[in-house]
Amino acid sequence: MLIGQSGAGKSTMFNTVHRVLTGENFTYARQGAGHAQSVTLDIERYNNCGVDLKTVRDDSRREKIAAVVHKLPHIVDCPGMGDDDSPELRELLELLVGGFIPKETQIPTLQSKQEQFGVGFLKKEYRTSNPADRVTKVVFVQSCRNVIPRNLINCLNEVLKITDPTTLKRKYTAEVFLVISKFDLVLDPCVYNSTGSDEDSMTLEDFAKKESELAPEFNIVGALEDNRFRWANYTDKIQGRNKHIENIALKFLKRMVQPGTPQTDPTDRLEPVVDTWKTFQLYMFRLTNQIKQLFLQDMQLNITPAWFVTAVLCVLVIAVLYKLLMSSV
Ligand SMILES: Nc1nc2c(ncn2[C@@H]2O[C@H](COP(=O)(O)OP(=O)(O)O)[C@@H](O)[C@H]2O)c(=O)[nH]1
Ligand SMILES: [Mg+2]
Repeated sequence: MLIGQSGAGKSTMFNTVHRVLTGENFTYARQGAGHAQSVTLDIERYNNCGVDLKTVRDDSRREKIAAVVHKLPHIVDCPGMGDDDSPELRELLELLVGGFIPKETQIPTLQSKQEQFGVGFLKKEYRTSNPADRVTKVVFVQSCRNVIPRNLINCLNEVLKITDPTTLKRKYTAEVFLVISKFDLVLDPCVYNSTGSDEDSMTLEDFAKKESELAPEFNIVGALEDNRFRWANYTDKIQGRNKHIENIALKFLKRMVQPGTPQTDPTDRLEPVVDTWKTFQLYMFRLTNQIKQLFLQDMQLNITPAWFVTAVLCVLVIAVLYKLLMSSV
């Protein structure tokens, strides 16, 4: 699943992967400026990287791709998002990552339902998780030109941290990857045969700064080398085939098809670690500890222990009640 702020380069990234594999642009991918200025509003799912062998014109390439097409990852291009962290977005993301949202569901319709009936409604409606739709790898796409969307990242982190209260295990086990896009703005434009202007370009130091600013926002600092990509897309400013773009894309694809953490069904009722009896026992344990603590404190302060005061009060209350009862008889 590709996620990131609008304009990060997600749709172009999908198209790049498709072009590297097939030699052809994916005609239906909606791209931002430079094309029809349209923003991805719905989730776009591309099975096996959207490769359709019929559209591959080069014979030898078609033969090669045919042998591996079934192994290519399915790509989900998320709708354009802002730097948002709201209960609404968390619910939507959770359902997406968990594979609860069926294909071709209109996201704006889901959002208006959520607005109408409140947060929690979608979870009530979409209760079945489809194994084929569960997200195994989350790719956070960040443009090197943009400010880091900390709220959106927090929203994603919180969803991925959700734990089943009874099994104490994480519900969603998707692995996180970082793609810092628009790397072509850094290197010598000759490398990318770019015809773009210099005004957008940036230094490698600035790019690396953005990268190191981004990593701590996710819990992947240790796995950074393997899970981070300096990415450049095929845009209309890049002429012809480019070996840098192709190399990064192939390295990325190789990483995507490596097996990650085994997936579990988020709706499975697994053997609970904390059942009702256990919860009661834990509460009793805590209460005993608190009483002990109180008693110890009183001893240290050399004052009348709290349990003694409580006992005296209880006796007094019982005595008063008894007196009242007797007098009414
Ligand atoms: N220079 C450069 N521009 C890019 C790159 N990737 C995307 N863009 C441009 O960034 C804009 C937004 O891209 P888009 O894929 O629609 O972003 P999305 O909203 O994340 O799907 C478009 O104008 C793209 O042409 C890249 O690697 N380098
Ligand atoms: Mg898009």
